[in-house]
Amino acid sequence: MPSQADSSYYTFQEIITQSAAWRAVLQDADLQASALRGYWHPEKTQEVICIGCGSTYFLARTAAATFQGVTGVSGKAHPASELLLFPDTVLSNGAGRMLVAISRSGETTETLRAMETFRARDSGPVVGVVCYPATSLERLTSISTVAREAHEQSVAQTRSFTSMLVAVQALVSIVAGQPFSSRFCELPELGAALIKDNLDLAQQIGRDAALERFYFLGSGPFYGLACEAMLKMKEMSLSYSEAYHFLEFRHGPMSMVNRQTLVVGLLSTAALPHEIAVLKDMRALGGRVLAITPAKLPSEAADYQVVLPQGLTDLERGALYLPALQLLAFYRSLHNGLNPDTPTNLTAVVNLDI
Ligand code: F1P
Repeated sequence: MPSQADSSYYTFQEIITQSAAWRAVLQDADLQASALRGYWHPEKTQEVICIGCGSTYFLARTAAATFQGVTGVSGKAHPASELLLFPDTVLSNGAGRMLVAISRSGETTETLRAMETFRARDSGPVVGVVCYPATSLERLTSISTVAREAHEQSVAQTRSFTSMLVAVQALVSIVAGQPFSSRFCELPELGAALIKDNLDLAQQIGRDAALERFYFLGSGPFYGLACEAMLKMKEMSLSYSEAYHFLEFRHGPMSMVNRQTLVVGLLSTAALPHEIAVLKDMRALGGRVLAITPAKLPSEAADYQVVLPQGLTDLERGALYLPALQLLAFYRSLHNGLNPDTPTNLTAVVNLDI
């Protein structure tokens, strides 16, 4: 059970309340729908380029996969610094493009400079996904969607990340002309129940002194989320953590699996049997396995399971994978004698003189 001490951290409060912020995102997306659709011209859009930094670059990876999976238009993700410093490797000649710039603060220098680089070379629309109004980012966009209840005090992104993810999913549905499914509209309630039901498990694993290294596996739209979970573990707890595409883990990195290893699988519906096989292999190597899964797995596949609610597609379900993994990092941080509210070496925004 969470203690009074846990609640004293604003990071904890922001994690456990995050699904409430998703409701505001869905309401605002509905209101913005016709304006957003006005910037979507699939007949002259050959690619959607998604950019961000750190957590929001990982969100951009999931955004690109979602855009392509739903609309069929090529979706690509790049760190903002790659568009800024190597534009010729990012912007192919002649293609009609939309830029999606994702940033919690809307003030990260690399993202702003990358947007200016795009605007100088391309006439395509620029869509912003941000957590604050009236930012420098918003002034560089054709239109922005603001996750207005997702701003946070924590340096490590938690509810901001999942709220911007829901905003991206809503944006994709809108431009594709697909109404939100009734189940997708239930995401806030589903998220609140999932957080309540899995808080103790996250605390139990996070405080397990026998675990020393953490690997997060995800494929398709879940690879970006696996990277974000890896970054939370690093930022909050200074733990050794890495992220891989699911089946890639066998091609070398699994050499590191031992009895002090936790392998966290962010499982999909599309590749479930293949992903289960990887988890079984890692248990056979002595690793411990936590599965975040759309379907209950046979007991031999995982030591721990967070079973997600039914009725959502792989491209709708993403936000539900994060809260348990954010709590895992939070409790590991406390276990390591750290303060998750003040992560080492980090600031909430990286401003550069470029
Ligand atoms: C991007 C970012 C975060 C990271 C840290 C520093 O910020 O790199 O992803 O966790 O907080 O800033 P933003 O552009 O999303 O505001």
